[in-house]
Amino acid sequence: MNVKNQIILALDVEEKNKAYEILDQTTEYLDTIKIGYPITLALGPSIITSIKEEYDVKIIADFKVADIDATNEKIVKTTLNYGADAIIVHGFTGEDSVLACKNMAEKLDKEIFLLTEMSHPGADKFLKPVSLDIAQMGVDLGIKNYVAPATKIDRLKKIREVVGKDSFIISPGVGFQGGNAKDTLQYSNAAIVGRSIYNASNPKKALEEIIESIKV
Ligand code: O7M
Repeated sequence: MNVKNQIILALDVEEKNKAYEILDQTTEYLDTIKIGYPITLALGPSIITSIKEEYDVKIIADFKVADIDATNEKIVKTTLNYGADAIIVHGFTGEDSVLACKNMAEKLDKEIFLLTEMSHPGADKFLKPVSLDIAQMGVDLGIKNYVAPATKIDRLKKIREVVGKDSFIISPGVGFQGGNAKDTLQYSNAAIVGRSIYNASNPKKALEEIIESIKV
C-alpha cells in the first residue's frame, strides 16, 4: 500500500458532519484513512461506502478481527464489500483465524494488516510476550502488511527485524499517546494519527506540522 506523506488519519469521530469537516481539511495531504468501531458503530458501516464515494482515499477498516476462521471470513467479506481497501486482523487468534482473513481478502483483491503488538501500556502483559511470534507467523503465512506500536520504538524495531525490510508496517500512537512521527518512520512505513489531528483546533495545521516534523 502506498500512503501519501506517510500519515494515516484515524478517523475516530462519531458524527458525520465532523468526519466530513476533518476530511475536507486533511485530504489535500492524506490519501489513507483508518475507519474503526467508533465511527462505524455510530453511523453504520455504509459510512465506509460514503467516504469512498466522496473522497479519493484508501480506507483501512480497523475492526481488529479476532474470531474463529468461519466468522472471521464473514467479517472480512462484508467489510471489504462495503468498500474498504484493507482490514486489520488480530494475530493472537492463530494461524487458522488469520489465514481465513487473508484468503478472503485475496479473493476480493484486497489486503489485510496483521496486528502484532499494541501501543498502550496494558499490552505489555499479554501481547508483548508473543508479538514477535505473531509477526513470525505472519511472515510464514506470506502476509505483507503489519501494525506495530509507535510508542515502543524498541519493539517496533524488533518487529521490523522479524517481518523484514520489504514488509509494510503502519504504526499507531504518534502524538496523543506519546509517539514521535520521525522516530517511528525509521522503522515503520506510515504513522497512524487520530486525536492530534481531529481534536486540534486547526486539523489542517496540525497535520501540516506533523508532516513538517518528519522532514526536518
Ligand atoms: O492518535 P490516537 O491515539 O488518537 O489514535 C490511535 C488510533 O490507533 C486509534 O484508532 C486506536 O484505536 C488505534 N490503535 C492504537 O492506538 N494502538 C494500537 O496498538 C493499535 C491501534 C490500531 O489501529 O489497531 C489496528
